[in-house]
Amino acid sequence: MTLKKINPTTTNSWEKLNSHFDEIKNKKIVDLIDKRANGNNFNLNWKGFHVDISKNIIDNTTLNLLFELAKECDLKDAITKQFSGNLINETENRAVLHTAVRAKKDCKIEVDSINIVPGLNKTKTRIKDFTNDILSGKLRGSTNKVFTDVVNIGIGGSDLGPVMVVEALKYYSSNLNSHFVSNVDGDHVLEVIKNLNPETTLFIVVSKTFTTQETLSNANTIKNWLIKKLNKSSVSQHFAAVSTNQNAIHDFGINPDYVFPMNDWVGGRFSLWSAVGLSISLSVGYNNFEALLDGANEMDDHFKSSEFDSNIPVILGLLSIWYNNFFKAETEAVIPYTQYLNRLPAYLQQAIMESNGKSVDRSGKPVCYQTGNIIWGDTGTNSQHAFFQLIHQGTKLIPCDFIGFKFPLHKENKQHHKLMSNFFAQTEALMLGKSESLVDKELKNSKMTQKQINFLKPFKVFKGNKPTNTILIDKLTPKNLGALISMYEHKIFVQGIIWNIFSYDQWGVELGKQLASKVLDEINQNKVSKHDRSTTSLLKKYLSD
Ligand code: G6Q
Repeated sequence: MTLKKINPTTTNSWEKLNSHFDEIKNKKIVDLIDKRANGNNFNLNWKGFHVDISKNIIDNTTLNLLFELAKECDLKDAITKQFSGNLINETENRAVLHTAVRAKKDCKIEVDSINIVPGLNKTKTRIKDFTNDILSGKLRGSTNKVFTDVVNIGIGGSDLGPVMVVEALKYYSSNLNSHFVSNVDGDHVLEVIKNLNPETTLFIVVSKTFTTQETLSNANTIKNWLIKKLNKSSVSQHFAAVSTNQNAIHDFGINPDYVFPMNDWVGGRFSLWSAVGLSISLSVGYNNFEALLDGANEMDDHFKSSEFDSNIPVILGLLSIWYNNFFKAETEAVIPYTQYLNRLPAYLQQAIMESNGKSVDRSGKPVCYQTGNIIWGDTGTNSQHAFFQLIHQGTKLIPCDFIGFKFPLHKENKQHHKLMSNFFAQTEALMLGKSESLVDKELKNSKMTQKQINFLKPFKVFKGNKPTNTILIDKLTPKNLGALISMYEHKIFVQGIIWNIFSYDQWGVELGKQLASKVLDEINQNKVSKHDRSTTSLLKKYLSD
């Protein structure tokens, strides 16, 4: 069964939200907080997560209308269909089951009437054994040396998830050094391998299709380097692969014992939980990898079974729609207050923008409303010293997610309160701003003349009323990280359902894969064929001596 096709703008709740928006849009968040009566929960507590949504331009009516919208778009039905393996990725005729990969070992999930869980369990056992054998030194390189380094060769979904998690869980890392090669830029791959010892390095080629130009080019460059440094037969002991395309792997010369399967019902950008996460398992050990999966699975259960008014991904997804479609906010920032999550914004850019960057609805008609938000961000406090200026005093409304942790990881960390005081102070300042009277008072306490004060005042006023969500998590553990990523995955799903789009295809990315190969042929043959005048002249310039 496929997803229903409901245009959200034709629902009663959308119309009511429009009128409600006119009533609430100029209200002060701080007043809304003060007036808030009992009713909807503006603080959501779930396991190690405390999510405070009170610093938003919302009241009980807003939330109730957003829940009504979710009901009218039949979000519940969509959730059931996703988790039970219906073909909700209609344009590719596939189920969407990254949730199955992290499901409990004894559950039953069917695709084409076959329970897929036993097969997934088998792959997990293989990941576990391979990880343990590499880390213990049982599996070694071709010269019998223990592996010290692992290089993940992949791009997009076969890179961004693993690299983000490996970085995020660095505190838990094993004795292997992890590296990532993604870009087809030859300088990237050569830079990564230049100081590596071929005898002690394991390479994992991760490609769902095993046809991606970037990944295959990098894999071949490294294979040739390895053969030159060691010999041809060493390839079978230094390369592993993760893919759905078993034939192509065989042709590359990878040892069948080092090959891990993927399934077409796990989308690339949602695949870090599968064998694509092999580099994560090697980097932090299998137990930590499994804890990551468990955390994601617990968030899946929360998303599946909680009522909308206590459902974290549902509420975050609906709030994002509130700002995107009613306030017309174009972007959202994600600001993690931990250096470990420095790759999270880039990871979410792909997950969110590739999924919901669509302008045709599920009936194939152009949408008449805004979809996919633009996602950006960086770690706090670094970003405070950079782009926060625009969030505080620019002309654009930028709702932000602040992600922070109650406890640091290192026991001897004496700076955590400093970090977290910035975390709390920023959301408060974004909400409160700084009034003209306060600025005036401050300036009067200085030795400035009235003329100087009058000049400076407008520049020092902060309008405030900038919405934020505060996601306060106990500690950056593998389990909590799994839950956090899963939370964002479900937020994406909620938004895609309401916007009546297909979140799990990516025709825009496919286009890029086709275009470059045609141009490459022309470059290789030094023969520019028919293009627009701009491209023709650029290619000629590139090919000129
Ligand atoms: C993800 C996208 C895309 C994909 C890469 C790599 O959802 O489809 O980012 O992951 O293009 O594709 P392969 O894994 O097939 O090499």
